[in-house]
Amino acid sequence: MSREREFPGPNYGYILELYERYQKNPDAVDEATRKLFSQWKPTVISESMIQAGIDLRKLIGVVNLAQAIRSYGYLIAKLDPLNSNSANDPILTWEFHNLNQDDLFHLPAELVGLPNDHRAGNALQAIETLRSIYCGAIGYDYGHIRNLEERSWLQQVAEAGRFRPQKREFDKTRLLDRLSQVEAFEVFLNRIYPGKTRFSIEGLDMLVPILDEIIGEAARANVCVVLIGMAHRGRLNVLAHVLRMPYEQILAEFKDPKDRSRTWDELGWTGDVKYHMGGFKSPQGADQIDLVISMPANPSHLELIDPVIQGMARAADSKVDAAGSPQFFMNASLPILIHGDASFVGQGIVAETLNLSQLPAYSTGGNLHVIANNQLGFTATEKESRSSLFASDLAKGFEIPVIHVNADEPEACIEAAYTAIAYRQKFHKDFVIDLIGYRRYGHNESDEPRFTQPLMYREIDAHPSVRKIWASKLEKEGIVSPDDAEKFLQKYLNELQEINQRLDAEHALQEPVPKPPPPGVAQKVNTSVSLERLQNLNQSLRQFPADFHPNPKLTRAVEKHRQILDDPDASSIDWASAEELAFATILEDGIAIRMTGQDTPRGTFSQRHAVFYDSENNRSYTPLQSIPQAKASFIIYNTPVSEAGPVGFEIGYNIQAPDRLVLWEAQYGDFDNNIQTLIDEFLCSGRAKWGLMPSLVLLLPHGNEGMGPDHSSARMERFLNLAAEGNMRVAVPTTAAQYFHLLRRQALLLKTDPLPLVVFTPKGFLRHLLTVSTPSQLAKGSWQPLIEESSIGKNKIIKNLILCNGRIYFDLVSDELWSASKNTAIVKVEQLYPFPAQAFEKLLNEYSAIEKIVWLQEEPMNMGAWDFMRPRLKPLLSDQLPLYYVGRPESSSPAEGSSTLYRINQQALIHLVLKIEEQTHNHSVIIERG
Ligand SMILES: Cc1ncc(C[n+]2csc(CCOP(=O)(O)OP(=O)(O)O)c2C)c(N)n1
Repeated sequence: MSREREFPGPNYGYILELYERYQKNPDAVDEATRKLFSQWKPTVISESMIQAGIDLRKLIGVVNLAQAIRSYGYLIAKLDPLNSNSANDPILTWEFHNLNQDDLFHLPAELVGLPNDHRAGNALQAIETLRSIYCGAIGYDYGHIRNLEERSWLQQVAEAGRFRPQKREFDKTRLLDRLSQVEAFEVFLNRIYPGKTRFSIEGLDMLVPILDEIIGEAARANVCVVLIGMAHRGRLNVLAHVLRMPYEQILAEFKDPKDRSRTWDELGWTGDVKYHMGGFKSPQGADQIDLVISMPANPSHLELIDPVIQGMARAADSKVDAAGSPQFFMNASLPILIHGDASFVGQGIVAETLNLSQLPAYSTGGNLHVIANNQLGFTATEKESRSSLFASDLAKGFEIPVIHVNADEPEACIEAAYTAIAYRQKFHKDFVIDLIGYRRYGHNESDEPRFTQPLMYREIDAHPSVRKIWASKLEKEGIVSPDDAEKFLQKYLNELQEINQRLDAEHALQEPVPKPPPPGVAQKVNTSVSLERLQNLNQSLRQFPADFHPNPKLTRAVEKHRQILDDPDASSIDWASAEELAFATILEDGIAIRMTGQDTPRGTFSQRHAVFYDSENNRSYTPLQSIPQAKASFIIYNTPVSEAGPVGFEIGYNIQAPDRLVLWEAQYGDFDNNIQTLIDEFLCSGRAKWGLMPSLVLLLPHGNEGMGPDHSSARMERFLNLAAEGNMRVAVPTTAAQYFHLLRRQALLLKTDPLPLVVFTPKGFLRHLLTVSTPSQLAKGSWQPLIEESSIGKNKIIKNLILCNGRIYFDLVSDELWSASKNTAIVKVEQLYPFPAQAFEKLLNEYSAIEKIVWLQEEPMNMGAWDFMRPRLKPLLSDQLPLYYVGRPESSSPAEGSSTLYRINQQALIHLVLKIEEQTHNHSVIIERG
């Protein structure tokens, strides 16, 4: 066993101290230690040292100094190309350890503990070697890793790094060529389109060779897909050189031709600015790299792409075409996330994503992170941007090793890249490279950075590019001549010049405009399932392994559920049963399901129990994974208490694997507030901007049940406000059968007409008689956008039509005034978007005698569906037919904080709508002509 393994880190110095005490007086240490030292002595202390009478305090000093350099050397490493002062720490000096040069000179090198071939010579030489490793252009920051095996491995790789025999000799000239290509691209664009935004990579040019190294190693390790998530900075350069997007395409984007042919077709297409667009490289690229590289488009919202990439990777890593749990292949994909330094520490979603990295529901084979650290966030300095010393410090809390590296030091950068991918492949965990460089221009190319950072830019203006620095090094080494170096650059400038001259921008521009779905598919889909099929599935769902002991309360529920399909016309199917049966049929249809949410496997309202736990040994059993009819996998997971990370992840999973049904459930609907950016950027506008076809299902418990301003509203109005051009489906099912058909319809449309589905689900009414359905309604029914109800049949005598949706309907029909009402009908609007205009027209034609239509809602007037319904209903009504609003007045808060007040207002609403009075004495509810 090596001594590092016996007593890692600073402990070793302590052991030596104890040993010294023991040598002087064995009784000075406790019995256990005495026993240990009687059979063992620290390996650095050889017999010859003892015989030579070496002062053990000096010896301890060397060991501690060496350890301090390993642990804190990064604090004084030369990481900043602009030579800003590094931090200092006295622990890294000889004096701190009571040593001087002479002491070190006379002590043996082996005390420092470098790899074998560096044990010859004296401690002074060895300490200098150690300093060159830990305090040079690389800062190894891994002292926070608590796993000894990982820590030892990292130390070994760092120290063996430059001497590693098996390391591929990297081609220095090729690197110069690559850096010339990277720089020429920016120089050319700057020349032809000065001041046009491109978020130049310059100052962090080594990002491209770092990606080359990582991707090359990944290909050699048989990774199939590399997924890259990155912000604006350097994006065009990475698209051009890593994803091989043709220069023509990028130059055409700069030209931005007036007659870009496709604009607003029936699907809606706005496209996006060039530095948000994605790219895709197939394995057959010119570079012979035998893997797919994919970089999805992403919004300006910094770091929002992080969980999306992780979700894409997880989907790529999982195989779902057999019943049970999905199979996970952690080497299938490699996610690489490129961050800004200010955003990495500043955007909370980064922490959320890092937290997902090791959770069973979310882990990949490890994410590689590169912080493209230009030491500024727009105009903000590091001091203004973070409370931590390094931009990467957040990662340390997640046991992620960090390498800081100077972006002007190509060999160090390649070493960092090699270490990162090697660690990831060995431990399948995240790794961070903090690539420290600078920003050649302002935040964008028209921005003047000298207004705010005059001194820094004085330095940058005089600072040579990394290509020049590398070229001079190779010139000194006699590898290239000065002429050669310039020729490399010129070659790429000429190439760009030629392409630009013959550019036909209209034709070169490739936009990922999606094709519209075949017309009417959503209406034609058949969601009914024969009773026999449902009965068989239900029986399978109720089978438990013989040695499984469910909680006795749940056993009773399971027994009851055996009979729910016996009588086709019994009101026996509650919400959770409908969901479970829908899932079972979907799995039988061969469509895999992934569902996540806070407490979702059990259900926030204890309604679901998709996973049972053996009361004797906690073993879990998931019936939907065990039904013999299933042809695809089912998985349901608890999420951490965060929303944006988990939903971003599911969006990515869904984008990567669009043929699987992916559902996220909010604990309460209003927590969708925390994912609003993801809703806006990916779910609502992803298709119009980037050609994405998301089909994620959001299940949002919604309804005012007197729980106060929070937990009452899933903010329906926001979705309705964003609904346009058929970009999503928004539904408020009120019966178990409706929910069943809605889920099935979503699953069956995944291939032909995929759209995000937003479902406002009940809370207190999950088991209520008013929401239950009959088996026949599953077996014969279909999704109904509108559901009519009146206490006296239909039509001619109906004078008042009440339109509403969701929770208020239950209060309405439970009121005694409703049973007494003779001339009123209710229409539940179960599908809000796409607005069911035809169904409305048909329905209105059937009510020939109506005199009033009322939109009833429990949400305040400025929330809920009113603002959406009014402009869509009005054109369908004759001028003589008045449309009323009955509900709460406009309010800044969604609901009352007092449950008494809530009950009074809710009651007043019902009375108002059923009496259709034009006056009310309760000012908390209003009637208003629409
Ligand atoms: C969520 C979000 N907030 C603010 C911005 C505006 N913005 C764009 S880049 C930027 C600075 C980011 O700094 P850093 O992460 O260091 O990246 P850099 O631009 O320096 O490469 C800011 C504030 C944004 N795009 N997204």
